[in-house]
Amino acid sequence: MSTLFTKIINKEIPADIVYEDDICLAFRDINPQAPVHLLIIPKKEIVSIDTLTDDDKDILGHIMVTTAKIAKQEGLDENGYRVVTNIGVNGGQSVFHLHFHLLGGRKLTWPPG
Ligand code: DGP
Repeated sequence: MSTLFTKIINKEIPADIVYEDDICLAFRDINPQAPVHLLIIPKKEIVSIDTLTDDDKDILGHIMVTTAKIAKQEGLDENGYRVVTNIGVNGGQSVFHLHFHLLGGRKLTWPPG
């Protein structure tokens, strides 16, 4: 089922897009939890990593490599950053289109709540 992230992919609703290619899109989170808070999403409608199939391996590999490039682009590589994906209700997922949060620009605490 489509979510609002499909509308962002299709440019039906605006977003602050920082990177785009055929496979993925990266844009700034509307409710940032750190000085840099981006969401990196596949253009393919995938609910979460829980629903991945073997066909998605290339997409996920591409997203991880691209996430590291974007982190460098945002100047996060020197001091470090966090990449996290929430899965399902207990994982804190609120938008059911796979997305990786890229958080940085401050010292992040651990463990998460
Ligand atoms: P999660 O809770 O892990 O499913 O993260 C969903 C994130 O999506 C949350 O941090 C807020 C963000 N978000 C929700 N709606 C929008 C939107 O319309 N635009 C943008 N840029 N981000 C959104």
